[in-house]
Amino acid sequence: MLQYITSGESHGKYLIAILEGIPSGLSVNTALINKELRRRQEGYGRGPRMDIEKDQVMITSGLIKGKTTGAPIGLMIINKDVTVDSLPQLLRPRPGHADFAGALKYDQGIREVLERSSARETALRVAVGALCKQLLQKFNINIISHVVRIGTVNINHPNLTFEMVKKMIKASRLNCISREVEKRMIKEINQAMKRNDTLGGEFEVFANGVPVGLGSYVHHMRKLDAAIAQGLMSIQAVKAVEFGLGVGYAAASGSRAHDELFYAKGKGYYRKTNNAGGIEGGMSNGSDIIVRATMKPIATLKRPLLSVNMKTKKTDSASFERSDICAVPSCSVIAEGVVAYEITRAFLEKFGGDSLTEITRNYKGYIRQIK
Ligand code: EPS
Repeated sequence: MLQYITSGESHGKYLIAILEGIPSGLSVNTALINKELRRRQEGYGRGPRMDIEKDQVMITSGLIKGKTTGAPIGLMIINKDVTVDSLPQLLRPRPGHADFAGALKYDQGIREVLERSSARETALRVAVGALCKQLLQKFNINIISHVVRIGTVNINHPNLTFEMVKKMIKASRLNCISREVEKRMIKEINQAMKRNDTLGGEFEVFANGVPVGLGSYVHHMRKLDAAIAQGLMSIQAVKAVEFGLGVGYAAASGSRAHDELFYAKGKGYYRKTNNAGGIEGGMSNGSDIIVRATMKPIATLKRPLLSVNMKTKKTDSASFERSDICAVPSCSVIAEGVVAYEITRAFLEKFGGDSLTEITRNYKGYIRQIK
């Protein structure tokens, strides 16, 4: 079973992940992992920490001559800003952050809580996801994302396909498919910056080439949409997740909501619509998986909200720490990694084996079987 655990504080020496369950025989391209790490650091609206860090992964174990051996894979990112032991304690929890509940739950100061709850940890999720992407690409499964909303600026985009998104996001500073909307999004971020405020938004992840039948209807723990939703909801600041038509299903009648099925010789089964977002009954149905998630505005505010000093119990404004204005484009990159991991997990559950050779044989046999 594919699994990983991360360790590391935002301003500690290292961020470390151990990824277990990747089969043997996969050539790992470290440069491609680093490219994804760079993508996570970019995006207009990020804070000054991104100028300090130049995230690079070091694969410490599990590879010999660049190839996986089937052993657990160690991934390490070295922090440049290593100040965890000298940073001041915080007393006034930031509303919206893990500060308050974390400090009470662990009987710790806010500093100890924020060092681990920080979204800095997501660098590892991107590294793990980038490695999973390399496995999925062997089976022509590709994952991309795009930002659909920042604050009040959103993009209206019915019937987008994976190929369209792939072409249209090139050279975008916000991972957005429209230059015109991107300009308005940048303006929105600049205005928030002037107000000493922060912004959230929404993004969409597409997975193309996923074969029919990943996940399962037979048991709640094996449903693919539930697994992807859990993964996405676990990303810092994500507050909502929806597949395909998502919340739009509420107002649609059954006759318009569902995706009719067709068959053509040579082409096989196909659909003309994809309201289901590629998942029916907790299983991939062969269409692109399309999942959208909402990120709340960053909780650290230069003009802080009211809070309580946890020492004096007096009302005071929340503590301020260096932070971002808007990290939605980064969150979309992290989400790609998370979706890649969840799909890899379901893929290995279905075609499982210890080597790439064995998995490829299982995959090809199944594809022949369902034709
Ligand atoms: C982050 C690193 C952090 C923050 C951000 C994400 O760096 P620092 O705290 O040193 O500025 O920029 O963390 C948060 C938004 C948060 O709430 O913790 C990163 O690498 O993504």
